[in-house]
Amino acid sequence: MTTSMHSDAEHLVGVRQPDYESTRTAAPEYYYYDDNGLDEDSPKKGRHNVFYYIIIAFISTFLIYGYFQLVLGVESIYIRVPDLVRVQTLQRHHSPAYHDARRLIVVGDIHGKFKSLKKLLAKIDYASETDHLLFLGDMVSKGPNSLEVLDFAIDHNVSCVRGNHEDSILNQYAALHRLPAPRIEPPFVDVDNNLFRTTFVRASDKAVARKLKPKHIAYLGTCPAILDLGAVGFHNTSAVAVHAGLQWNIPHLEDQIPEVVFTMRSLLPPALTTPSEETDGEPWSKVWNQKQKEKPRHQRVSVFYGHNARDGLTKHRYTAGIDTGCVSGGKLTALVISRDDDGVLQHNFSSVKC
Ligand SMILES: [Mn+2]
Repeated sequence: MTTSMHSDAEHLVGVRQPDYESTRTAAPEYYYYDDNGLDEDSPKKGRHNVFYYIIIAFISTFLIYGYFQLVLGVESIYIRVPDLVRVQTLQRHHSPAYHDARRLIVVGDIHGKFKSLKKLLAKIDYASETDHLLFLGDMVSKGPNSLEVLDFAIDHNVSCVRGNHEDSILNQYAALHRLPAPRIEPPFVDVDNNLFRTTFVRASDKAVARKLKPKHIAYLGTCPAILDLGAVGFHNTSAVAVHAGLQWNIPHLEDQIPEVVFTMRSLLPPALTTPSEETDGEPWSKVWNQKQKEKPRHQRVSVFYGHNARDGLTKHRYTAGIDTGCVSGGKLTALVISRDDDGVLQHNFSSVKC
Protein backbone atom coordinates (compact mmCIF):
# COMPACT_ATOMS: atom_id res chain seq x y z
CA MET A 1 0.00 0.00 0.00
CA THR A 2 2.55 2.47 1.18
CA THR A 3 4.82 1.63 -1.67
CA SER A 4 2.11 2.19 -4.31
CA MET A 5 1.11 5.55 -2.79
CA HIS A 6 4.69 6.52 -2.61
CA SER A 7 5.22 5.54 -6.20
CA ASP A 8 2.13 7.54 -7.28
CA ALA A 9 3.49 10.64 -5.62
CA GLU A 10 6.82 9.94 -7.04
CA HIS A 11 5.31 9.57 -10.45
CA LEU A 12 3.54 12.93 -10.29
CA VAL A 13 6.50 14.73 -8.92
CA GLY A 14 8.60 12.95 -11.39
CA VAL A 15 6.53 13.88 -14.45
CA ARG A 16 5.60 17.46 -13.67
CA GLN A 17 7.55 20.42 -12.40
CA PRO A 18 7.19 21.07 -8.64
CA ASP A 19 5.97 24.63 -9.32
CA TYR A 20 3.41 23.48 -11.80
CA GLU A 21 1.93 21.06 -9.23
CA SER A 22 1.28 23.93 -6.76
CA THR A 23 -0.34 26.19 -9.37
CA ARG A 24 -2.54 23.34 -10.54
CA THR A 25 -4.18 22.87 -7.14
CA ALA A 26 -4.93 26.59 -6.80
CA ALA A 27 -5.75 27.11 -10.42
CA PRO A 28 -9.17 25.51 -11.13
CA GLU A 29 -11.23 28.27 -9.51
CA TYR A 30 -9.27 30.93 -11.29
CA TYR A 31 -9.49 29.22 -14.68
CA TYR A 32 -13.20 28.53 -14.43
CA TYR A 33 -13.90 32.12 -13.51
CA ASP A 34 -11.80 33.32 -16.33
CA ASP A 35 -13.51 31.00 -18.84
CA ASN A 36 -16.88 32.21 -17.78
CA GLY A 37 -15.73 35.76 -18.04
CA LEU A 38 -14.67 35.19 -21.59
CA ASP A 39 -17.90 33.49 -22.60
CA GLU A 40 -20.15 36.01 -20.83
CA ASP A 41 -20.11 38.62 -23.57
CA SER A 42 -22.64 36.99 -25.90
CA PRO A 43 -25.48 36.19 -23.37
CA LYS A 44 -25.11 39.69 -21.97
CA LYS A 45 -25.74 41.14 -25.42
CA GLY A 46 -28.85 38.91 -25.77
CA ARG A 47 -30.29 40.16 -22.48
CA HIS A 48 -29.80 43.77 -23.57
CA ASN A 49 -31.76 43.08 -26.74
CA VAL A 50 -34.70 41.70 -24.73
CA PHE A 51 -34.73 44.88 -22.66
CA TYR A 52 -34.79 47.02 -25.79
CA TYR A 53 -37.70 44.99 -27.19
CA ILE A 54 -39.69 45.43 -23.97
CA ILE A 55 -39.09 49.18 -23.92
CA ILE A 56 -40.06 49.51 -27.58
CA ALA A 57 -43.20 47.45 -26.96
CA PHE A 58 -44.14 49.72 -24.06
CA ILE A 59 -43.61 52.90 -26.04
CA SER A 60 -45.60 51.64 -29.03
CA THR A 61 -48.46 50.50 -26.76
CA PHE A 62 -48.67 53.99 -25.31
CA LEU A 63 -48.49 55.60 -28.74
CA ILE A 64 -51.27 53.38 -30.16
CA TYR A 65 -53.41 53.90 -27.02
CA GLY A 66 -52.82 57.64 -27.19
CA TYR A 67 -53.71 57.68 -30.89
CA PHE A 68 -57.07 55.98 -30.25
CA GLN A 69 -57.80 58.05 -27.16
CA LEU A 70 -56.76 61.52 -28.26
CA VAL A 71 -56.69 61.53 -32.06
CA LEU A 72 -59.73 59.34 -32.77
CA GLY A 73 -61.58 60.30 -29.60
CA VAL A 74 -62.43 56.69 -28.70
CA GLU A 75 -63.84 56.46 -25.18
CA SER A 76 -61.83 54.41 -22.72
CA ILE A 77 -62.93 50.90 -23.56
CA TYR A 78 -64.18 49.33 -20.35
CA ILE A 79 -64.53 50.55 -16.80
CA ARG A 80 -64.61 48.67 -13.55
CA VAL A 81 -68.11 48.30 -12.10
CA PRO A 82 -68.40 50.61 -9.06
CA ASP A 83 -69.10 49.03 -5.67
CA LEU A 84 -72.82 48.75 -4.87
CA VAL A 85 -73.92 51.46 -2.42
CA ARG A 86 -76.06 49.95 0.33
CA VAL A 87 -78.10 53.00 1.32
CA GLN A 88 -78.30 56.46 -0.19
CA THR A 89 -80.44 59.44 0.81
CA LEU A 90 -82.43 61.33 -1.80
CA GLN A 91 -81.19 64.89 -2.01
CA ARG A 92 -83.54 67.33 -0.29
CA HIS A 93 -84.03 69.47 -3.36
CA HIS A 94 -85.64 66.49 -5.12
CA SER A 95 -88.35 66.20 -2.45
CA PRO A 96 -91.90 67.23 -3.42
CA ALA A 97 -92.65 70.92 -2.76
CA TYR A 98 -95.67 73.10 -3.42
CA HIS A 99 -93.90 76.41 -4.08
CA ASP A 100 -92.34 75.27 -7.36
CA ALA A 101 -94.84 72.48 -8.14
CA ARG A 102 -92.09 69.95 -7.65
CA ARG A 103 -93.15 66.30 -7.72
CA LEU A 104 -91.33 63.05 -7.03
CA ILE A 105 -92.34 60.49 -9.66
CA VAL A 106 -91.57 56.85 -8.86
CA VAL A 107 -91.72 54.52 -11.86
CA GLY A 108 -91.95 50.71 -11.71
CA ASP A 109 -90.11 48.08 -13.77
CA ILE A 110 -89.62 49.56 -17.25
CA HIS A 111 -87.63 46.65 -18.75
CA GLY A 112 -86.47 48.54 -21.83
CA LYS A 113 -90.01 49.64 -22.83
CA PHE A 114 -88.94 53.15 -23.72
CA LYS A 115 -92.10 54.00 -25.69
CA SER A 116 -94.29 53.03 -22.74
CA LEU A 117 -92.14 55.21 -20.50
CA LYS A 118 -92.59 58.20 -22.83
CA LYS A 119 -96.34 57.53 -22.94
CA LEU A 120 -96.55 57.41 -19.15
CA LEU A 121 -94.53 60.60 -18.73
CA ALA A 122 -96.76 62.37 -21.26
CA LYS A 123 -99.86 61.20 -19.40
CA ILE A 124 -98.68 62.67 -16.08
CA ASP A 125 -97.31 65.87 -17.71
CA TYR A 126 -93.76 65.23 -16.62
CA ALA A 127 -91.82 68.50 -16.52
CA SER A 128 -88.09 67.86 -16.59
CA GLU A 129 -87.22 71.28 -15.04
CA THR A 130 -89.22 70.70 -11.86
CA ASP A 131 -90.18 67.04 -11.45
CA HIS A 132 -87.76 64.44 -10.21
CA LEU A 133 -87.88 60.87 -11.47
CA LEU A 134 -86.97 57.68 -9.64
CA PHE A 135 -86.77 54.31 -11.43
CA LEU A 136 -87.37 51.34 -9.13
CA GLY A 137 -84.89 48.97 -10.81
CA ASP A 138 -85.25 46.47 -13.69
CA MET A 139 -85.29 49.44 -16.04
CA VAL A 140 -83.36 47.33 -18.58
CA SER A 141 -83.46 43.85 -20.16
CA LYS A 142 -86.28 41.73 -21.60
CA GLY A 143 -87.77 44.69 -23.54
CA PRO A 144 -86.59 46.27 -26.81
CA ASN A 145 -84.93 49.60 -25.86
CA SER A 146 -82.78 49.18 -22.77
CA LEU A 147 -80.08 51.60 -23.89
CA GLU A 148 -82.60 54.33 -24.71
CA VAL A 149 -84.03 54.00 -21.20
CA LEU A 150 -80.53 54.27 -19.73
CA ASP A 151 -79.61 57.27 -21.90
CA PHE A 152 -82.84 58.98 -20.88
CA ALA A 153 -82.09 58.28 -17.20
CA ILE A 154 -78.60 59.76 -17.57
CA ASP A 155 -79.83 62.84 -19.45
CA HIS A 156 -82.62 63.54 -16.95
CA ASN A 157 -80.64 62.91 -13.78
CA VAL A 158 -83.04 60.13 -12.80
CA SER A 159 -82.58 58.54 -9.37
CA CYS A 160 -82.58 54.76 -9.25
CA VAL A 161 -82.24 51.62 -7.16
CA ARG A 162 -80.57 48.44 -8.32
CA GLY A 163 -82.84 45.66 -9.59
CA ASN A 164 -81.97 42.00 -10.01
CA HIS A 165 -81.54 42.57 -13.76
CA GLU A 166 -79.15 45.50 -13.32
CA ASP A 167 -77.20 43.33 -10.88
CA SER A 168 -77.08 40.41 -13.29
CA ILE A 169 -76.05 42.67 -16.18
CA LEU A 170 -73.26 44.34 -14.21
CA ASN A 171 -71.92 40.93 -13.21
CA GLN A 172 -72.03 39.75 -16.80
CA TYR A 173 -70.38 42.93 -18.07
CA ALA A 174 -67.48 42.36 -15.68
CA ALA A 175 -67.18 38.69 -16.67
CA LEU A 176 -67.40 39.50 -20.39
CA HIS A 177 -64.52 41.96 -20.23
CA ARG A 178 -62.50 40.09 -17.60
CA LEU A 179 -62.89 42.91 -15.10
CA PRO A 180 -62.94 42.37 -11.32
CA ALA A 181 -66.30 41.00 -10.17
CA PRO A 182 -68.65 43.74 -8.89
CA ARG A 183 -68.65 44.13 -5.12
CA ILE A 184 -70.87 45.52 -2.43
CA GLU A 185 -69.38 48.46 -0.54
CA PRO A 186 -67.89 47.65 2.89
CA PRO A 187 -68.63 46.47 5.54
CA PHE A 188 -68.68 43.05 3.94
CA VAL A 189 -71.24 40.87 5.70
CA ASP A 190 -70.70 37.15 5.90
CA VAL A 191 -73.73 35.84 4.04
CA ASP A 192 -74.17 33.18 1.41
CA ASN A 193 -74.51 35.50 -1.58
CA ASN A 194 -75.07 32.60 -3.94
CA LEU A 195 -78.44 32.02 -2.32
CA PHE A 196 -79.75 35.16 -3.92
CA ARG A 197 -77.48 35.86 -6.89
CA THR A 198 -79.30 34.98 -10.06
CA THR A 199 -77.59 31.76 -11.01
CA PHE A 200 -78.81 31.34 -14.57
CA VAL A 201 -77.81 33.75 -17.31
CA ARG A 202 -80.64 35.27 -19.30
CA ALA A 203 -79.87 35.87 -22.97
CA SER A 204 -81.46 39.34 -22.81
CA ASP A 205 -79.25 40.34 -19.86
CA LYS A 206 -76.19 39.19 -21.76
CA ALA A 207 -77.25 41.11 -24.87
CA VAL A 208 -77.59 44.32 -22.83
CA ALA A 209 -74.30 43.68 -21.03
CA ARG A 210 -72.50 43.52 -24.39
CA LYS A 211 -73.85 46.91 -25.48
CA LEU A 212 -73.10 48.89 -22.32
CA LYS A 213 -70.73 51.83 -22.59
CA PRO A 214 -68.68 53.27 -19.72
CA LYS A 215 -71.29 55.99 -19.11
CA HIS A 216 -73.98 53.33 -18.61
CA ILE A 217 -71.81 51.39 -16.19
CA ALA A 218 -71.03 54.58 -14.29
CA TYR A 219 -74.75 55.43 -14.10
CA LEU A 220 -75.85 51.95 -13.02
CA GLY A 221 -73.09 52.07 -10.45
CA THR A 222 -74.80 55.03 -8.79
CA CYS A 223 -78.04 53.07 -8.15
CA PRO A 224 -78.00 52.02 -4.48
CA ALA A 225 -79.75 48.94 -3.09
CA ILE A 226 -81.89 51.22 -0.90
CA LEU A 227 -82.83 54.86 -1.48
CA ASP A 228 -84.02 56.69 1.62
CA LEU A 229 -86.60 59.21 0.40
CA GLY A 230 -87.22 61.08 3.64
CA ALA A 231 -90.66 62.12 4.89
CA VAL A 232 -92.69 61.26 1.79
CA GLY A 233 -94.32 58.02 2.95
CA PHE A 234 -97.97 57.15 3.52
CA HIS A 235 -99.66 58.47 6.72
CA ASN A 236 -96.84 60.84 7.67
CA THR A 237 -94.12 58.21 7.67
CA SER A 238 -90.73 58.29 6.05
CA ALA A 239 -90.33 56.24 2.88
CA VAL A 240 -87.68 54.12 1.26
CA ALA A 241 -87.42 52.82 -2.30
CA VAL A 242 -86.14 49.33 -3.11
CA HIS A 243 -86.49 47.03 -6.10
CA ALA A 244 -87.95 43.97 -4.35
CA GLY A 245 -88.37 44.24 -0.57
CA LEU A 246 -87.07 44.74 2.94
CA GLN A 247 -86.72 42.36 5.88
CA TRP A 248 -88.85 43.62 8.80
CA ASN A 249 -86.53 42.01 11.37
CA ILE A 250 -83.46 44.05 10.31
CA PRO A 251 -84.08 47.51 11.83
CA HIS A 252 -81.17 49.45 10.30
CA LEU A 253 -81.28 49.97 6.55
CA GLU A 254 -77.49 49.65 6.36
CA ASP A 255 -77.79 46.09 7.73
CA GLN A 256 -80.24 44.89 5.09
CA ILE A 257 -78.68 42.35 2.72
CA PRO A 258 -78.52 43.90 -0.79
CA GLU A 259 -79.02 40.62 -2.67
CA VAL A 260 -82.20 40.06 -0.66
CA VAL A 261 -83.35 43.65 -1.14
CA PHE A 262 -83.40 43.29 -4.92
CA THR A 263 -84.71 39.71 -5.18
CA MET A 264 -87.04 38.77 -2.29
CA ARG A 265 -90.74 38.03 -2.66
CA SER A 266 -91.76 36.29 0.53
CA LEU A 267 -90.77 35.29 4.06
CA LEU A 268 -90.79 31.68 5.15
CA PRO A 269 -92.88 30.57 8.14
CA PRO A 270 -92.89 30.02 11.01
CA ALA A 271 -90.47 32.81 12.05
CA LEU A 272 -90.93 34.91 8.88
CA THR A 273 -87.31 35.97 9.10
CA THR A 274 -85.97 33.84 6.23
CA PRO A 275 -86.40 35.57 2.85
CA SER A 276 -87.31 33.69 -0.32
CA GLU A 277 -87.10 34.67 -3.97
CA GLU A 278 -90.26 32.70 -4.62
CA THR A 279 -93.83 33.15 -3.46
CA ASP A 280 -93.60 30.09 -1.20
CA GLY A 281 -93.96 32.06 2.05
CA GLU A 282 -95.96 35.04 3.29
CA PRO A 283 -95.63 38.10 1.02
CA TRP A 284 -92.95 40.24 2.67
CA SER A 285 -95.13 43.36 2.26
CA LYS A 286 -98.00 41.79 4.23
CA VAL A 287 -95.62 41.02 7.12
CA TRP A 288 -94.06 44.50 6.83
CA ASN A 289 -97.46 46.15 7.23
CA GLN A 290 -98.36 44.02 10.28
CA LYS A 291 -95.06 44.86 11.95
CA GLN A 292 -95.35 48.61 11.27
CA LYS A 293 -98.63 48.74 13.18
CA GLU A 294 -96.87 47.31 16.24
CA LYS A 295 -94.36 50.18 16.21
CA PRO A 296 -94.71 53.74 17.54
CA ARG A 297 -96.01 55.98 14.74
CA HIS A 298 -92.79 57.93 14.27
CA GLN A 299 -90.84 54.72 13.67
CA ARG A 300 -93.07 53.39 10.93
CA VAL A 301 -91.61 53.26 7.41
CA SER A 302 -93.33 53.10 4.03
CA VAL A 303 -91.75 51.09 1.23
CA PHE A 304 -92.15 51.71 -2.51
CA TYR A 305 -91.07 48.69 -4.56
CA GLY A 306 -91.34 46.89 -7.90
CA HIS A 307 -90.24 43.37 -8.95
CA ASN A 308 -93.52 41.59 -8.22
CA ALA A 309 -95.47 41.76 -11.48
CA ARG A 310 -97.45 38.62 -10.58
CA ASP A 311 -99.50 40.54 -8.01
CA GLY A 312 -99.81 43.72 -10.08
CA LEU A 313 -100.44 47.01 -8.30
CA THR A 314 -100.32 46.13 -4.60
CA LYS A 315 -101.25 48.91 -2.22
CA HIS A 316 -101.26 48.43 1.54
CA ARG A 317 -101.19 50.99 4.36
CA TYR A 318 -97.35 51.24 4.40
CA THR A 319 -96.30 49.66 1.12
CA ALA A 320 -96.86 50.18 -2.59
CA GLY A 321 -95.80 47.58 -5.16
CA ILE A 322 -95.94 49.16 -8.61
CA ASP A 323 -94.53 46.57 -11.03
CA THR A 324 -97.57 46.05 -13.22
CA GLY A 325 -95.89 43.83 -15.83
CA CYS A 326 -95.29 46.27 -18.66
CA VAL A 327 -92.89 43.97 -20.53
CA SER A 328 -95.33 41.06 -20.52
CA GLY A 329 -98.23 43.03 -21.98
CA GLY A 330 -99.37 44.65 -18.75
CA LYS A 331 -99.07 48.27 -17.70
CA LEU A 332 -96.37 50.70 -16.67
CA THR A 333 -97.20 52.46 -13.41
CA ALA A 334 -95.98 55.60 -11.67
CA LEU A 335 -96.54 56.73 -8.11
CA VAL A 336 -96.69 60.52 -8.27
CA ILE A 337 -95.94 62.27 -4.98
CA SER A 338 -96.78 65.96 -4.66
CA ARG A 339 -97.78 68.52 -2.01
CA ASP A 340 -100.99 70.50 -2.04
CA ASP A 341 -101.10 74.19 -1.06
CA ASP A 342 -101.46 73.20 2.60
CA GLY A 343 -98.23 71.25 2.39
CA VAL A 344 -100.09 67.93 2.65
CA LEU A 345 -98.55 65.06 0.68
CA GLN A 346 -100.55 63.50 -2.12
CA HIS A 347 -99.87 60.01 -3.53
CA ASN A 348 -101.41 59.28 -6.90
CA PHE A 349 -101.01 56.20 -9.06
CA SER A 350 -101.03 56.52 -12.83
CA SER A 351 -100.68 53.76 -15.43
CA VAL A 352 -100.50 53.33 -19.19
CA LYS A 353 -101.03 50.18 -21.27
CA CYS A 354 -97.82 48.81 -22.71
MN1 LIG B 1 -87.09 42.31 -10.69
